[in-house]
Amino acid sequence: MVVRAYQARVTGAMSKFSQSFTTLPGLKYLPGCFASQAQKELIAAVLGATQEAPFHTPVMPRSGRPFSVRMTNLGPLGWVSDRAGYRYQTAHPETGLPWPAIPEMLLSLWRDVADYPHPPQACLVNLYREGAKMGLHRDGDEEDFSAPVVSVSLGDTAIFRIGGLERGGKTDTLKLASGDVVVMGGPSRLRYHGIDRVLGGSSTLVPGGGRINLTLRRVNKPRL
Ligand code: MD3
Ligand code: FE
Repeated sequence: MVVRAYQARVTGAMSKFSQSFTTLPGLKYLPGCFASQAQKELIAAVLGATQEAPFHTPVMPRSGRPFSVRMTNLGPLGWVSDRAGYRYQTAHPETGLPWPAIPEMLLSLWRDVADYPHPPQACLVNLYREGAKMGLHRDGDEEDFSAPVVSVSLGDTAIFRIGGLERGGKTDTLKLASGDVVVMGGPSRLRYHGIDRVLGGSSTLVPGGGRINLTLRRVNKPRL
């Protein structure tokens, strides 16, 4: 609730990271973190990498039902889902090639906002075309929940839903616009969350329309 109240008060341009906000402990919402030129550079870097690591359509474990979101990854590890289950792996499931590197802009964002002393290992790239959504779920496939998940929204605005630590509790929604960053750490790292819908035509950033979400993640516990 307070998240929404805050968002209504956000106006105009703001300097990087000046307006981080949280009512939910561990959630940092950084609206407009990337200005429009930076969004263009970031989308160019990400779409460039998708030449090498094209979007694929993941399917649900067991049922094989396709996700409406298409995915690829950047970095040493990538998250995949197929009939066998969810996991992180070093190679693209269709090309067998290693995932492309995480762009420097994103590594730099992680250093600025993650408050975690090791680099991210995976950047999941989610593509939402017309009608795509993501059901309520928890990100539980990582070994190290002490690292946050850092999300960057690009393109069309999404209605993001955030709940508690258990399914069926109360939830709140937050509109995520192009350039917005969300950091989910601490006690919020295991909250249920999802994307209800994407507001088609709200941005022209993504060629062909829609939304791209990037999530930076630490997968393994760092070895000391
Ligand atoms: C809240 N992606 O890839 S990112 C996902 O916009 C995912 O594509 C959504 O959920 C998207 O797993 C939401 C924001 C986000 C990421 C991780 C979280 C919210 C989170 C982890 C815990 C709680
Ligand atoms: Fe998630």
